[in-house]
Amino acid sequence: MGRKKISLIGGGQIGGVLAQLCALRELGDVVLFDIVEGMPQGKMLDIAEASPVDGFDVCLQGTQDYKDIAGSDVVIVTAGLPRKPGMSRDDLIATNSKIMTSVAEGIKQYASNAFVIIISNPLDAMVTLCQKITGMPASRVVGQAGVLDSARFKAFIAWELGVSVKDVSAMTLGGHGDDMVPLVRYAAVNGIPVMELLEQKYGADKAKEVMEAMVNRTRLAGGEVVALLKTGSAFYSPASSAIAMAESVLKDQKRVLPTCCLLNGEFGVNGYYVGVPAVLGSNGVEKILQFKLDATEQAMMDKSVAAVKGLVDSLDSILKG
Ligand code: A3D
Repeated sequence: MGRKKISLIGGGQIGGVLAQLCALRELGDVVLFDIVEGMPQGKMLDIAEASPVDGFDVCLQGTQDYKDIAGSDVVIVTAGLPRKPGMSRDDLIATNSKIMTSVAEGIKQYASNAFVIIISNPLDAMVTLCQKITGMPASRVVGQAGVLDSARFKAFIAWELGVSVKDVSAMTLGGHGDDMVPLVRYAAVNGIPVMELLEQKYGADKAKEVMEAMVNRTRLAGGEVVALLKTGSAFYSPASSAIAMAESVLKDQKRVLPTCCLLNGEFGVNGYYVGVPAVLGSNGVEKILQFKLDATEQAMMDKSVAAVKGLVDSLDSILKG
């Protein structure tokens, strides 16, 4: 039985960390594709030369040729420009949709049986475009955003309460924009509602304020990193997040991860890619887990979905223009 194969399209900041994480975890052989001559080859040689130190046995290859992604089990796409300070993710749509068109054509030709995870921004629009061009089943073309947005929310809660991140569970739904929906009602520390713990610590009024600040920080967390870095956007945490999704599929773990999925009536959304909890296994998106949102959560979800729709509906004219 051969090893699994993971192809990474885009060998920049996130692509490099993805390659290293795949190797360190021995998820499979890795191909790193980028249009920049020599760069993916150089990064893969660099990581491979650490293999005797870290003790991993996988083959690592850099390439400019889509033929090399043939037979991939998982493809992760980061090709495209990242944000600069002051830019929104949506400002990237014109450039990145052209890049995504060429990437999707490469995937369609050589790796149409893979499970594809898009990371390029604006996320919800880029996944939509990739699925349309490849024509692959929506259960095998998804976006990574919710794992990262939820991780940020969990981290802020853990730091606020002084507890291990391992014991915090929390999730964000909706689009990958500033209107995303962090679910306060379901945030818990080992099953204990976070709001209850905040109320014990601060009293009811201040607890609400503290939670609201964490929700806002979660929504704007990508921009916080962009402002600090000044060139480029977050790359360690998006890479870790996509690896969790890839691993769940490669090892059929059936983890329930917030995933940008094409919805067919779930949460009242039809025909758009939006972040929802999904079971990820060897068949890709095996199930979308639905549950009742209360009126406030539904209103936030509707606002977030409206933002996604506006962006996705502008794709056709952008591609023609
Ligand atoms: P960066 O370090 O610039 O890497 C992008 C790479 O794409 C570069 O190496 C380019 O050479 C390459 N590229 C450009 N055009 C093509 C092409 N046609 N085919 C193949 N490769 C190409 O950026 P990054 O790695 O920091 O970020 C990559 C993308 O992820 C950006 O669009 C970011 O906005 C996005 N991002 C998403 C999240 C999410 O959670 C969704 C988080 C952070 C960044």
